[in-house]
Amino acid sequence: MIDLRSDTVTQPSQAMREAMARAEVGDDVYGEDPTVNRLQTTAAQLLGKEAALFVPTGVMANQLSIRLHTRPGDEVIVESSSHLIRYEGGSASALSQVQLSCVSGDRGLLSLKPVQAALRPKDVHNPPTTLLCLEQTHNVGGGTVYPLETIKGLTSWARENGLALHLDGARLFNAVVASGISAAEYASHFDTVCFCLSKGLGAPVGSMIVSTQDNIDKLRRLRKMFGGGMRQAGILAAAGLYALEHNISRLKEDHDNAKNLALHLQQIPTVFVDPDRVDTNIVVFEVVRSEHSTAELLQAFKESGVLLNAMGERMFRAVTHLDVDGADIEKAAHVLGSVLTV
Ligand code: TLP
Repeated sequence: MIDLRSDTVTQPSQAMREAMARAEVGDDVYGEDPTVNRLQTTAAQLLGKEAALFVPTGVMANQLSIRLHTRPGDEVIVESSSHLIRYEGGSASALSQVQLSCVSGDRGLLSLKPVQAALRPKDVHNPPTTLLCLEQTHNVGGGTVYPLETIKGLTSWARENGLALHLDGARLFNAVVASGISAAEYASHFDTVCFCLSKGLGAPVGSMIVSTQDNIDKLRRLRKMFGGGMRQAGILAAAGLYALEHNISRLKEDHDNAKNLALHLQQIPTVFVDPDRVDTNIVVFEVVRSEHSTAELLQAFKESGVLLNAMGERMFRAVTHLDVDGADIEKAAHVLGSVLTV
């Protein structure tokens, strides 16, 4: 089976497992796990921030950050197809009691004017707008990379208007590799940045939040409150360290594979995809003509050996990652071509 549902499906490599088995551990709720501490220092340095916190998931990283920056009744500006709105189970409203204001982007990327229009004037009727969240790369947008200039424009305007800034950088390192811009440069424009170790970087579990020491101290207390204080987490952190040391630059292979897949898909008459718009490791494509439903097509792909996810009505997502190589991509393209041209 060629599993292109997500880059979350990767298996830890033998070398990563060995690093996990060797990890020195301690009780991280006491701050005594040397491997977690090393991972946190490494992540903070890599992103040019004072401190970092290891958390179990990307959703928790985002939700702790929202909780940090807001009070109940506040409004948070997000892009309308962001992970925060589509795939986090309504947690911002449930856990932080905030309202999300959705602004449409182009392939997930916000531009300044509509964001400015979403800012509520200070008035007793209005929820205070206190936070702007961006997503880099943008998942549903098709792994799109925010140009640095757009980030600068949005974040400097947000700061002038007193908004805090959070970056859902679940796939930040895909943007780093695709653009050649450092993680620290991207991170410098935000108060909190999270990124996932368990996606293209290939670790089994874990995300990081980076910020000031003061914010990380507060987030540490919130993590406990949300039930994310882990004990001998060094076994997991060792995988994260291994991922940061070995699996960043190889993301380029995933990007090349995604582009190649899109070029193949473009040859299928019933598929719409623009390979020029495949920035990183995600290919979103549409089947424009088919008598089959989305679920039937997914099933047909599966029966022929390819797993994909649906993103909407006859919209599909293929994500490349370190457990699929160039030959798998050729095979997957062939399978999708045969299913869709029957
Ligand atoms: N994304 C998953 C699914 O939840 C959709 C995937 O397969 O792509 N931010 C972004 C941008 C993400 O894509 C994800 C996961 C998360 C946050 C949450 O990470 P986890 O799954 O670790 O909670």
